[in-house]
Amino acid sequence: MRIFDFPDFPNPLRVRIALAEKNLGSLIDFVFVDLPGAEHKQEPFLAINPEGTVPVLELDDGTYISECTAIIEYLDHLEGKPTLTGTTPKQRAMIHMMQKRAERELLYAVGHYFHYGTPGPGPILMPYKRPEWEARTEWAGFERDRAMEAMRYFNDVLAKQPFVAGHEFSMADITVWSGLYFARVAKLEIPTELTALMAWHIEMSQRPSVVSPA
Ligand code: GTS
Repeated sequence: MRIFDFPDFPNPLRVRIALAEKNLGSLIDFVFVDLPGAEHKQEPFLAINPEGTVPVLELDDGTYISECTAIIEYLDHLEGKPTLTGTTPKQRAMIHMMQKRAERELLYAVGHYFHYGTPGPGPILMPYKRPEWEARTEWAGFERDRAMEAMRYFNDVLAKQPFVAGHEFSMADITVWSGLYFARVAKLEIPTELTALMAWHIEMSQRPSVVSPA
């Protein structure tokens, strides 16, 4: 199998952490996509993923799978422990719900703020962004506030349970981690009064899959 991505960027990191958790990294050949050079916004990459985003998993039969959740779901059903997407109906539903909240309210909000409220990844990509959004600094500020609100929400969650979706580490933790990783790049730090989120963040930063992703 192959994965098209750009190492250390927040969404590719989600899949690379999942691979390390499940010890499946040796199954994958990584193909570098030049994101700052806008390679993902042009052919032939658009034939692989019309959304023009990474990561993309290519199966040995030539099937392309984009979306981190879909990729992790696929990998999770191959082999290896721990299970990242749950086993019981309740676990699976809780992980799905919490990961969606983390993705929408934290990771994507930070991404929008980074791309439209800061210089972002550089000038080459600008023509591929929506120009009318670029001018909307007010909107970017709203996205920043939404991300900070999400940090408060996950602080409350983690004050009551050890992991984002309950008592087991899951894909939802990976999404929150990646959101906070992106937040740091965008210079949005976790407020120190969010002690449960800070403690979880320290613990996550020592997790072997986070220290050494695939
Ligand atoms: N929903 C997609 C997923 O889950 O895979 C989002 C993927 C995504 O936005 N990837 C970013 C990307 O390709 C890379 S990252 O920098 O966010 O990690 N962005 C391209 C662009 O120009 O929007």
